[in-house]
Amino acid sequence: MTRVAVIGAGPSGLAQLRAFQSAAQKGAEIPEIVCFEKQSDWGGLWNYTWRTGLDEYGEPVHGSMYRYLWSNGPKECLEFADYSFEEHFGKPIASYPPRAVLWDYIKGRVEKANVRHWVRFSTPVRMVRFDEATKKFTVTAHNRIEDRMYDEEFDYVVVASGHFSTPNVPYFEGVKTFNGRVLHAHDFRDALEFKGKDILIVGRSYSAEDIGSQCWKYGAKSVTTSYRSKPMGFKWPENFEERPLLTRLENRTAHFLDGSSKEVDALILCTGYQHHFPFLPDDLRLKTANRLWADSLYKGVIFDRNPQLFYIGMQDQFYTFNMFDVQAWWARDVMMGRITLPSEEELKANFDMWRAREETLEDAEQMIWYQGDYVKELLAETDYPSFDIEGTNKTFMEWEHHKAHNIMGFRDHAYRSLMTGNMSPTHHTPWVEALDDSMEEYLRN
Ligand code: FAD
Ligand code: NA7
Repeated sequence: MTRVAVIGAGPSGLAQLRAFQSAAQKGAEIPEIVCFEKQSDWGGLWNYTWRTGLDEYGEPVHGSMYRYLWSNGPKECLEFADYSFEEHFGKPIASYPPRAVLWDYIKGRVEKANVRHWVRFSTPVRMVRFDEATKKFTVTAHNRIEDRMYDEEFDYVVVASGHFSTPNVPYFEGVKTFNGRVLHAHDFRDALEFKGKDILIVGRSYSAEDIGSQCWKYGAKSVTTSYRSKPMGFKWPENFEERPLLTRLENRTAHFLDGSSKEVDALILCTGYQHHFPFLPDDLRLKTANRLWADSLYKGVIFDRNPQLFYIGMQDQFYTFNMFDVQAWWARDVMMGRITLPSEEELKANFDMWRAREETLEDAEQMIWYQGDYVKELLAETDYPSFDIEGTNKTFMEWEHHKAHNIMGFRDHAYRSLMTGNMSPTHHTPWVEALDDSMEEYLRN
Protein backbone atom coordinates (compact mmCIF):
# COMPACT_ATOMS: atom_id res chain seq x y z
CA MET A 1 0.00 0.00 0.00
CA THR A 2 1.17 3.54 -0.79
CA ARG A 3 2.30 5.36 2.36
CA VAL A 4 2.42 9.12 2.91
CA ALA A 5 4.30 10.83 5.75
CA VAL A 6 3.10 14.29 6.76
CA ILE A 7 5.55 16.21 8.95
CA GLY A 8 3.71 18.66 11.21
CA ALA A 9 0.09 18.96 12.35
CA GLY A 10 -0.28 22.71 12.07
CA PRO A 11 -2.75 24.30 9.65
CA SER A 12 -0.70 23.04 6.66
CA GLY A 13 -0.35 19.45 7.84
CA LEU A 14 -3.98 19.34 8.92
CA ALA A 15 -4.98 20.60 5.47
CA GLN A 16 -3.18 17.57 4.06
CA LEU A 17 -5.00 15.20 6.42
CA ARG A 18 -8.36 16.73 5.58
CA ALA A 19 -7.59 16.59 1.85
CA PHE A 20 -7.08 12.82 2.01
CA GLN A 21 -10.00 12.28 4.35
CA SER A 22 -12.35 14.21 2.05
CA ALA A 23 -11.31 11.99 -0.88
CA ALA A 24 -11.97 8.90 1.25
CA GLN A 25 -15.34 10.32 2.27
CA LYS A 26 -16.26 10.56 -1.40
CA GLY A 27 -15.41 6.88 -1.83
CA ALA A 28 -11.85 7.02 -3.12
CA GLU A 29 -9.22 4.61 -1.98
CA ILE A 30 -6.54 6.64 -0.24
CA PRO A 31 -2.96 5.87 0.80
CA GLU A 32 -2.03 5.12 4.39
CA ILE A 33 -1.30 8.42 6.13
CA VAL A 34 1.05 8.96 9.07
CA CYS A 35 1.39 12.46 10.47
CA PHE A 36 4.33 13.14 12.79
CA GLU A 37 3.86 16.04 15.21
CA LYS A 38 6.49 17.06 17.70
CA GLN A 39 4.06 18.85 20.03
CA SER A 40 1.56 17.02 22.23
CA ASP A 41 -1.44 18.56 20.44
CA TRP A 42 -2.33 19.80 16.97
CA GLY A 43 -2.80 23.30 15.59
CA GLY A 44 0.84 24.30 15.07
CA LEU A 45 1.58 27.88 16.08
CA TRP A 46 -2.05 28.33 17.13
CA ASN A 47 -1.52 25.83 19.95
CA TYR A 48 -0.16 28.32 22.49
CA THR A 49 2.72 27.37 24.74
CA TRP A 50 4.02 29.31 27.73
CA ARG A 51 7.39 27.66 27.22
CA THR A 52 10.36 29.33 25.55
CA GLY A 53 13.73 27.86 24.63
CA LEU A 54 13.48 24.11 25.02
CA ASP A 55 10.38 22.06 25.73
CA GLU A 56 9.86 19.36 28.35
CA TYR A 57 11.85 16.91 26.21
CA GLY A 58 14.67 19.30 25.34
CA GLU A 59 13.30 19.97 21.84
CA PRO A 60 13.37 23.55 20.53
CA VAL A 61 9.98 25.11 21.36
CA HIS A 62 8.01 25.50 18.13
CA GLY A 63 5.58 28.18 19.32
CA SER A 64 6.07 31.83 18.35
CA MET A 65 2.61 32.99 19.34
CA TYR A 66 1.91 35.08 22.39
CA ARG A 67 -0.89 35.91 24.76
CA TYR A 68 -3.51 38.43 23.61
CA LEU A 69 -2.71 37.74 19.95
CA TRP A 70 -5.67 38.54 17.71
CA SER A 71 -5.82 37.65 14.04
CA ASN A 72 -3.77 40.20 12.13
CA GLY A 73 -6.01 39.94 9.06
CA PRO A 74 -9.76 39.44 8.57
CA LYS A 75 -10.85 35.88 9.31
CA GLU A 76 -12.96 36.09 6.14
CA CYS A 77 -9.71 35.89 4.13
CA LEU A 78 -8.54 32.64 5.71
CA GLU A 79 -11.88 30.84 6.11
CA PHE A 80 -11.91 27.18 5.01
CA ALA A 81 -14.10 26.72 1.95
CA ASP A 82 -15.32 23.36 3.28
CA TYR A 83 -15.96 24.42 6.90
CA SER A 84 -17.21 27.92 7.60
CA PHE A 85 -16.86 29.85 10.86
CA GLU A 86 -20.62 29.85 11.04
CA GLU A 87 -20.77 26.07 10.86
CA HIS A 88 -18.20 25.82 13.63
CA PHE A 89 -19.54 28.45 16.03
CA GLY A 90 -23.21 28.12 15.14
CA LYS A 91 -23.52 31.86 14.46
CA PRO A 92 -21.65 34.59 12.59
CA ILE A 93 -18.78 35.94 14.69
CA ALA A 94 -16.67 39.12 14.52
CA SER A 95 -13.83 39.43 12.03
CA TYR A 96 -10.55 39.45 14.01
CA PRO A 97 -10.70 36.54 16.45
CA PRO A 98 -8.09 36.07 19.17
CA ARG A 99 -5.75 33.09 18.89
CA ALA A 100 -7.83 30.73 21.05
CA VAL A 101 -10.88 31.22 18.83
CA LEU A 102 -8.91 30.45 15.67
CA TRP A 103 -7.32 27.42 17.29
CA ASP A 104 -10.77 26.13 18.17
CA TYR A 105 -11.91 26.64 14.58
CA ILE A 106 -8.88 24.82 13.12
CA LYS A 107 -9.47 21.91 15.48
CA GLY A 108 -13.19 21.77 14.72
CA ARG A 109 -12.71 20.78 11.11
CA VAL A 110 -10.27 17.95 11.78
CA GLU A 111 -12.28 16.69 14.73
CA LYS A 112 -15.30 16.50 12.43
CA ALA A 113 -13.15 14.68 9.86
CA ASN A 114 -12.07 12.25 12.56
CA VAL A 115 -8.39 12.07 11.59
CA ARG A 116 -6.69 12.34 14.97
CA HIS A 117 -5.68 8.69 14.86
CA TRP A 118 -3.43 9.49 11.87
CA VAL A 119 -1.28 11.72 14.06
CA ARG A 120 1.59 10.54 16.23
CA PHE A 121 2.02 13.27 18.82
CA SER A 122 5.18 14.13 20.77
CA THR A 123 7.06 12.59 17.86
CA PRO A 124 9.58 14.85 16.12
CA VAL A 125 11.00 13.66 12.82
CA ARG A 126 14.77 13.43 13.14
CA MET A 127 15.82 12.55 9.59
CA VAL A 128 14.40 11.76 6.16
CA ARG A 129 16.39 9.90 3.53
CA PHE A 130 15.54 9.00 -0.05
CA ASP A 131 16.74 5.83 -1.73
CA GLU A 132 17.19 6.38 -5.47
CA ALA A 133 17.06 2.63 -6.15
CA THR A 134 13.81 1.81 -4.35
CA LYS A 135 12.33 5.32 -4.73
CA LYS A 136 11.29 5.20 -1.10
CA PHE A 137 11.85 7.53 1.83
CA THR A 138 13.01 6.35 5.21
CA VAL A 139 11.70 8.59 7.97
CA THR A 140 13.40 8.45 11.34
CA ALA A 141 11.09 9.58 14.12
CA HIS A 142 11.52 9.88 17.87
CA ASN A 143 8.63 8.92 20.11
CA ARG A 144 9.40 11.17 23.07
CA ILE A 145 6.85 9.59 25.37
CA GLU A 146 8.46 6.15 25.14
CA ASP A 147 11.86 7.68 24.28
CA ARG A 148 12.15 5.38 21.29
CA MET A 149 13.56 6.14 17.83
CA TYR A 150 12.41 4.17 14.81
CA ASP A 151 12.50 4.11 11.01
CA GLU A 152 9.59 3.70 8.63
CA GLU A 153 9.36 3.68 4.85
CA PHE A 154 7.14 5.98 2.80
CA ASP A 155 6.42 6.63 -0.85
CA TYR A 156 5.74 10.33 -0.37
CA VAL A 157 6.75 12.94 2.20
CA VAL A 158 4.86 16.17 2.83
CA VAL A 159 6.83 18.74 4.81
CA ALA A 160 4.41 20.96 6.74
CA SER A 161 6.65 21.99 9.61
CA GLY A 162 6.12 25.74 9.27
CA HIS A 163 8.71 28.48 8.82
CA PHE A 164 7.95 30.99 11.54
CA SER A 165 9.63 29.17 14.39
CA THR A 166 13.42 29.37 14.12
CA PRO A 167 14.36 33.00 14.69
CA ASN A 168 16.63 35.12 12.55
CA VAL A 169 18.74 36.95 15.12
CA PRO A 170 21.08 39.67 13.81
CA TYR A 171 23.90 41.10 15.91
CA PHE A 172 24.01 44.71 17.02
CA GLU A 173 27.13 46.32 18.45
CA GLY A 174 27.00 46.64 22.23
CA VAL A 175 24.19 44.09 22.64
CA LYS A 176 26.42 41.90 24.84
CA THR A 177 26.68 44.62 27.46
CA PHE A 178 23.19 46.15 27.04
CA ASN A 179 21.69 46.48 30.53
CA GLY A 180 18.13 45.58 29.57
CA ARG A 181 16.21 42.54 28.43
CA VAL A 182 16.93 41.23 24.92
CA LEU A 183 14.64 38.77 23.16
CA HIS A 184 13.45 37.72 19.73
CA ALA A 185 9.74 37.83 18.83
CA HIS A 186 9.79 34.00 18.92
CA ASP A 187 10.24 34.19 22.72
CA PHE A 188 7.76 37.02 23.33
CA ARG A 189 4.82 35.76 25.40
CA ASP A 190 3.17 38.43 27.55
CA ALA A 191 3.01 42.18 26.84
CA LEU A 192 2.38 42.89 30.52
CA GLU A 193 6.07 42.17 31.12
CA PHE A 194 6.74 45.50 29.39
CA LYS A 195 4.11 47.61 31.14
CA GLY A 196 5.64 50.93 32.17
CA LYS A 197 8.81 50.23 30.15
CA ASP A 198 10.46 51.95 27.22
CA ILE A 199 10.82 49.29 24.57
CA LEU A 200 12.76 49.16 21.36
CA ILE A 201 11.69 46.90 18.51
CA VAL A 202 13.85 46.13 15.49
CA GLY A 203 11.92 45.24 12.31
CA ARG A 204 9.09 46.72 10.27
CA SER A 205 6.92 43.73 9.38
CA TYR A 206 3.97 41.95 11.03
CA SER A 207 5.72 40.98 14.26
CA ALA A 208 7.10 44.48 14.80
CA GLU A 209 3.72 46.03 14.07
CA ASP A 210 1.73 43.65 16.24
CA ILE A 211 4.09 43.23 19.20
CA GLY A 212 4.59 47.00 19.22
CA SER A 213 0.82 47.59 19.17
CA GLN A 214 0.27 45.00 21.90
CA CYS A 215 2.91 46.43 24.19
CA TRP A 216 1.38 49.85 23.65
CA LYS A 217 -2.11 48.49 24.39
CA TYR A 218 -0.98 46.80 27.60
CA GLY A 219 0.72 49.89 28.97
CA ALA A 220 4.31 50.21 27.73
CA LYS A 221 5.62 53.67 28.55
CA SER A 222 6.91 54.11 25.01
CA VAL A 223 7.41 52.02 21.90
CA THR A 224 10.19 52.77 19.43
CA THR A 225 10.49 50.66 16.30
CA SER A 226 13.59 50.69 14.16
CA TYR A 227 13.57 49.89 10.45
CA ARG A 228 16.21 48.73 8.02
CA SER A 229 14.49 49.44 4.71
CA LYS A 230 11.61 51.83 5.26
CA PRO A 231 9.18 52.84 8.01
CA MET A 232 5.82 51.09 8.39
CA GLY A 233 4.32 54.53 8.08
CA PHE A 234 1.15 54.07 10.14
CA LYS A 235 -0.39 56.89 12.15
CA TRP A 236 0.98 55.78 15.50
CA PRO A 237 -0.18 57.11 18.86
CA GLU A 238 1.87 59.74 20.65
CA ASN A 239 4.24 57.49 22.62
CA PHE A 240 4.93 55.27 19.58
CA GLU A 241 7.53 56.22 17.00
CA GLU A 242 9.59 54.84 14.15
CA ARG A 243 13.31 55.46 13.75
CA PRO A 244 15.97 54.38 11.26
CA LEU A 245 18.10 51.33 11.97
CA LEU A 246 19.67 50.68 15.35
CA THR A 247 23.45 51.06 14.99
CA ARG A 248 24.70 50.26 18.50
CA LEU A 249 23.76 49.94 22.16
CA GLU A 250 25.63 51.38 25.08
CA ASN A 251 24.43 50.48 28.57
CA ARG A 252 20.75 51.39 28.12
CA THR A 253 21.18 53.82 25.27
CA ALA A 254 20.21 52.84 21.75
CA HIS A 255 21.84 54.77 18.91
CA PHE A 256 20.22 55.04 15.50
CA LEU A 257 21.41 55.62 11.96
CA ASP A 258 20.18 59.22 11.92
CA GLY A 259 22.43 60.08 14.89
CA SER A 260 19.57 60.11 17.39
CA SER A 261 19.52 58.04 20.57
CA LYS A 262 17.05 56.83 23.21
CA GLU A 263 17.19 55.16 26.62
CA VAL A 264 15.36 51.85 26.52
CA ASP A 265 14.56 49.02 28.94
CA ALA A 266 14.14 46.20 26.49
CA LEU A 267 15.08 45.21 22.96
CA ILE A 268 12.68 42.98 21.04
CA LEU A 269 14.07 41.68 17.78
CA CYS A 270 11.21 41.30 15.32
CA THR A 271 13.65 40.33 12.63
CA GLY A 272 11.87 37.40 11.07
CA TYR A 273 12.47 33.67 10.84
CA GLN A 274 14.53 31.11 8.96
CA HIS A 275 13.27 28.24 6.84
CA HIS A 276 14.89 25.61 9.02
CA PHE A 277 14.66 21.88 8.38
CA PRO A 278 17.24 20.16 10.56
CA PHE A 279 15.62 16.81 9.72
CA LEU A 280 16.29 17.03 5.98
CA PRO A 281 19.57 16.15 4.24
CA ASP A 282 21.07 18.40 1.56
CA ASP A 283 19.36 16.67 -1.37
CA LEU A 284 15.85 17.13 0.06
CA ARG A 285 16.15 20.40 1.95
CA LEU A 286 14.35 23.52 0.79
CA LYS A 287 16.54 26.59 0.96
CA THR A 288 14.63 29.80 0.46
CA ALA A 289 14.08 33.25 1.85
CA ASN A 290 10.63 34.22 3.14
CA ARG A 291 9.06 35.31 -0.14
CA LEU A 292 5.82 35.00 -2.07
CA TRP A 293 7.40 32.72 -4.68
CA ALA A 294 9.67 30.38 -2.73
CA ASP A 295 12.75 28.91 -4.38
CA SER A 296 12.82 25.31 -5.63
CA LEU A 297 9.08 24.60 -5.45
CA TYR A 298 7.22 23.85 -8.65
CA LYS A 299 3.63 25.06 -8.40
CA GLY A 300 4.74 26.37 -5.00
CA VAL A 301 4.42 22.82 -3.66
CA ILE A 302 6.62 20.13 -5.31
CA PHE A 303 10.35 20.04 -4.62
CA ASP A 304 12.16 20.56 -7.91
CA ARG A 305 14.69 17.78 -7.31
CA ASN A 306 12.27 15.10 -6.12
CA PRO A 307 8.65 14.88 -7.30
CA GLN A 308 7.75 12.61 -4.35
CA LEU A 309 8.53 15.41 -1.90
CA PHE A 310 6.00 18.18 -1.17
CA TYR A 311 6.17 21.32 0.92
CA ILE A 312 2.98 23.03 2.13
CA GLY A 313 2.76 26.63 3.34
CA MET A 314 6.36 27.61 2.66
CA GLN A 315 5.52 30.96 1.04
CA ASP A 316 5.34 34.32 2.73
CA GLN A 317 1.69 34.69 3.52
CA PHE A 318 -1.21 36.98 2.92
CA TYR A 319 -3.42 33.98 2.20
CA THR A 320 -3.05 31.31 4.86
CA PHE A 321 -5.47 28.51 5.78
CA ASN A 322 -7.36 28.28 2.50
CA MET A 323 -4.12 28.56 0.52
CA PHE A 324 -2.66 25.66 2.51
CA ASP A 325 -5.84 23.75 1.73
CA VAL A 326 -5.58 24.34 -1.98
CA GLN A 327 -1.92 23.29 -1.92
CA ALA A 328 -2.74 20.17 0.09
CA TRP A 329 -5.62 19.18 -2.21
CA TRP A 330 -3.31 19.66 -5.19
CA ALA A 331 -0.50 17.63 -3.62
CA ARG A 332 -3.01 14.90 -2.74
CA ASP A 333 -4.19 14.72 -6.33
CA VAL A 334 -0.63 14.35 -7.60
CA MET A 335 0.03 11.59 -5.06
CA MET A 336 -3.22 9.84 -6.00
CA GLY A 337 -2.48 10.09 -9.72
CA ARG A 338 -5.45 12.36 -10.38
CA ILE A 339 -3.16 15.10 -11.61
CA THR A 340 -0.53 14.08 -14.11
CA LEU A 341 2.48 16.27 -13.62
CA PRO A 342 3.43 18.30 -16.67
CA SER A 343 6.91 17.82 -18.09
CA GLU A 344 9.89 19.20 -16.20
CA GLU A 345 10.20 21.93 -18.84
CA GLU A 346 6.61 23.00 -18.38
CA LEU A 347 6.98 23.02 -14.61
CA LYS A 348 10.10 25.11 -14.90
CA ALA A 349 8.43 27.52 -17.31
CA ASN A 350 5.55 27.87 -14.85
CA PHE A 351 8.03 28.51 -12.02
CA ASP A 352 9.89 31.13 -14.07
CA MET A 353 6.64 32.88 -14.95
CA TRP A 354 5.61 33.21 -11.28
CA ARG A 355 9.11 34.21 -10.21
CA ALA A 356 9.36 36.89 -12.90
CA ARG A 357 6.02 38.37 -11.85
CA GLU A 358 6.95 38.18 -8.16
CA GLU A 359 10.00 40.32 -8.87
CA THR A 360 7.85 43.12 -10.30
CA LEU A 361 5.61 43.43 -7.22
CA GLU A 362 5.83 46.83 -5.58
CA ASP A 363 3.19 47.07 -2.89
CA ALA A 364 0.91 45.00 -0.68
CA GLU A 365 -2.01 45.40 -3.06
CA GLN A 366 -0.09 43.86 -5.96
CA MET A 367 1.23 41.11 -3.67
CA ILE A 368 -2.29 40.17 -2.59
CA TRP A 369 -3.55 39.91 -6.17
CA TYR A 370 -0.47 37.87 -7.00
CA GLN A 371 -1.02 35.36 -4.22
CA GLY A 372 -4.73 35.28 -5.04
CA ASP A 373 -3.91 34.39 -8.65
CA TYR A 374 -1.62 31.62 -7.45
CA VAL A 375 -4.37 30.18 -5.25
CA LYS A 376 -6.73 30.41 -8.23
CA GLU A 377 -4.35 28.44 -10.45
CA LEU A 378 -4.18 25.51 -8.06
CA LEU A 379 -7.85 25.72 -7.11
CA ALA A 380 -8.87 25.20 -10.74
CA GLU A 381 -7.03 21.88 -10.80
CA THR A 382 -8.64 20.20 -7.75
CA ASP A 383 -12.06 19.55 -6.22
CA TYR A 384 -11.45 21.89 -3.25
CA PRO A 385 -14.71 23.85 -3.02
CA SER A 386 -14.33 26.88 -5.26
CA PHE A 387 -14.43 30.25 -3.55
CA ASP A 388 -14.41 33.89 -4.51
CA ILE A 389 -10.73 34.84 -4.81
CA GLU A 390 -11.52 38.28 -6.17
CA GLY A 391 -13.82 38.93 -3.21
CA THR A 392 -11.10 37.70 -0.85
CA ASN A 393 -8.57 40.04 -2.46
CA LYS A 394 -11.01 42.91 -2.09
CA THR A 395 -11.47 42.09 1.60
CA PHE A 396 -7.69 42.19 1.98
CA MET A 397 -7.74 45.64 0.28
CA GLU A 398 -10.33 46.88 2.77
CA TRP A 399 -8.17 45.55 5.59
CA GLU A 400 -5.16 47.45 4.23
CA HIS A 401 -7.21 50.63 4.04
CA HIS A 402 -8.55 50.18 7.55
CA LYS A 403 -5.00 49.73 8.83
CA ALA A 404 -3.79 52.83 7.02
CA HIS A 405 -6.69 54.77 8.47
CA ASN A 406 -6.28 53.62 12.08
CA ILE A 407 -3.68 51.03 13.04
CA MET A 408 -5.08 50.68 16.57
CA GLY A 409 -8.66 50.46 15.33
CA PHE A 410 -8.63 48.29 12.21
CA ARG A 411 -9.75 45.25 14.18
CA ASP A 412 -13.03 46.98 15.00
CA HIS A 413 -14.24 46.49 11.43
CA ALA A 414 -16.34 43.62 10.11
CA TYR A 415 -16.50 41.96 6.69
CA ARG A 416 -18.77 39.66 4.75
CA SER A 417 -17.97 35.95 4.63
CA LEU A 418 -16.94 34.88 1.15
CA MET A 419 -18.08 31.37 1.99
CA THR A 420 -21.58 31.95 3.41
CA GLY A 421 -22.30 35.43 2.06
CA ASN A 422 -23.30 36.53 5.56
CA MET A 423 -22.08 39.77 7.08
CA SER A 424 -20.04 39.36 10.27
CA PRO A 425 -21.10 41.35 13.33
CA THR A 426 -18.83 44.06 14.71
CA HIS A 427 -17.14 43.05 17.94
CA HIS A 428 -18.79 44.15 21.21
CA THR A 429 -15.66 45.94 22.48
CA PRO A 430 -13.11 48.09 20.62
CA TRP A 431 -9.79 46.22 20.33
CA VAL A 432 -7.83 48.79 22.36
CA GLU A 433 -10.17 48.26 25.30
CA ALA A 434 -10.51 44.49 24.99
CA LEU A 435 -7.87 43.17 27.39
CA ASP A 436 -9.43 39.74 27.93
CA ASP A 437 -8.68 37.63 24.85
CA SER A 438 -10.47 34.46 25.97
CA MET A 439 -12.82 32.62 23.65
CA GLU A 440 -15.72 33.02 26.10
CA GLU A 441 -15.28 36.78 26.14
CA TYR A 442 -14.92 37.04 22.37
CA LEU A 443 -18.00 34.96 21.63
CA ARG A 444 -20.15 36.66 24.27
CA ASN A 445 -23.15 38.28 22.57
P1 FAD B 1 2.93 25.88 11.90
O1 FAD B 1 1.69 26.48 12.41
O2 FAD B 1 4.22 26.46 12.32
O3 FAD B 1 2.89 24.31 12.24
C1 FAD B 1 3.97 23.46 11.97
C2 FAD B 1 3.88 22.22 12.83
O4 FAD B 1 4.96 21.35 12.52
C3 FAD B 1 3.98 22.50 14.33
O5 FAD B 1 2.90 21.91 15.00
C4 FAD B 1 5.31 21.89 14.73
O6 FAD B 1 5.33 21.41 16.06
C5 FAD B 1 5.48 20.78 13.71
N1 FAD B 1 6.87 20.39 13.51
C6 FAD B 1 7.93 21.18 13.27
N2 FAD B 1 9.05 20.45 13.13
C7 FAD B 1 8.68 19.15 13.28
C8 FAD B 1 9.39 17.93 13.23
N3 FAD B 1 10.71 17.87 13.00
N4 FAD B 1 8.71 16.78 13.43
C9 FAD B 1 7.37 16.79 13.67
N5 FAD B 1 6.65 17.94 13.73
C10 FAD B 1 7.31 19.11 13.52
N6 FAD B 1 -1.63 33.64 10.02
C11 FAD B 1 -2.88 34.11 9.87
O7 FAD B 1 -3.59 33.69 8.97
N7 FAD B 1 -3.41 35.04 10.72
C12 FAD B 1 -2.68 35.51 11.76
O8 FAD B 1 -3.16 36.34 12.53
C13 FAD B 1 -1.36 35.02 11.95
N8 FAD B 1 -0.62 35.43 13.00
C14 FAD B 1 0.62 34.92 13.18
C15 FAD B 1 1.34 35.34 14.29
C16 FAD B 1 2.60 34.85 14.54
C17 FAD B 1 3.34 35.31 15.75
C18 FAD B 1 3.18 33.94 13.63
C19 FAD B 1 4.55 33.42 13.86
C20 FAD B 1 2.47 33.52 12.51
C21 FAD B 1 1.19 34.00 12.28
N9 FAD B 1 0.43 33.59 11.18
C22 FAD B 1 -0.85 34.08 11.04
C23 FAD B 1 1.00 32.76 10.11
C24 FAD B 1 1.10 31.26 10.39
O9 FAD B 1 2.25 30.93 9.68
C25 FAD B 1 -0.08 30.44 9.86
O10 FAD B 1 -1.30 30.91 10.36
C26 FAD B 1 0.00 28.95 10.18
O11 FAD B 1 0.21 28.70 11.55
C27 FAD B 1 1.04 28.19 9.39
O12 FAD B 1 0.75 26.84 9.49
P2 FAD B 1 1.82 25.70 9.23
O13 FAD B 1 1.13 24.43 9.50
O14 FAD B 1 2.44 25.91 7.91
O15 FAD B 1 2.98 25.95 10.30
P1 NA7 C 1 8.95 38.94 8.36
O1 NA7 C 1 7.65 39.32 7.78
O2 NA7 C 1 9.79 37.98 7.63
O3 NA7 C 1 9.77 40.29 8.57
C1 NA7 C 1 11.06 40.32 9.07
C2 NA7 C 1 11.43 41.73 9.43
O4 NA7 C 1 12.75 41.72 10.02
C3 NA7 C 1 11.49 42.69 8.26
O5 NA7 C 1 10.91 43.92 8.61
C4 NA7 C 1 12.98 42.86 8.02
O6 NA7 C 1 13.34 44.11 7.53
C5 NA7 C 1 13.51 42.74 9.42
N1 NA7 C 1 14.92 42.35 9.49
C6 NA7 C 1 15.47 41.16 9.17
N2 NA7 C 1 16.81 41.19 9.38
C7 NA7 C 1 17.08 42.42 9.86
C8 NA7 C 1 18.27 43.07 10.26
N3 NA7 C 1 19.45 42.45 10.20
N4 NA7 C 1 18.19 44.34 10.70
C9 NA7 C 1 17.00 44.97 10.75
N5 NA7 C 1 15.85 44.42 10.38
C10 NA7 C 1 15.89 43.16 9.93
O7 NA7 C 1 8.76 38.37 9.84
P2 NA7 C 1 7.68 38.72 10.96
O8 NA7 C 1 8.14 38.01 12.17
O9 NA7 C 1 7.43 40.17 11.07
O10 NA7 C 1 6.35 38.06 10.44
C11 NA7 C 1 6.26 36.65 10.32
C12 NA7 C 1 4.87 36.14 10.42
O11 NA7 C 1 4.43 36.35 11.75
C13 NA7 C 1 3.86 36.80 9.53
O12 NA7 C 1 3.36 35.92 8.57
C14 NA7 C 1 2.74 37.25 10.44
O13 NA7 C 1 1.50 36.72 10.09
C15 NA7 C 1 3.16 36.91 11.81
P3 NA7 C 1 13.04 44.59 6.01
O14 NA7 C 1 11.55 44.73 5.92
O15 NA7 C 1 13.60 43.53 5.12
O16 NA7 C 1 13.72 45.89 5.93
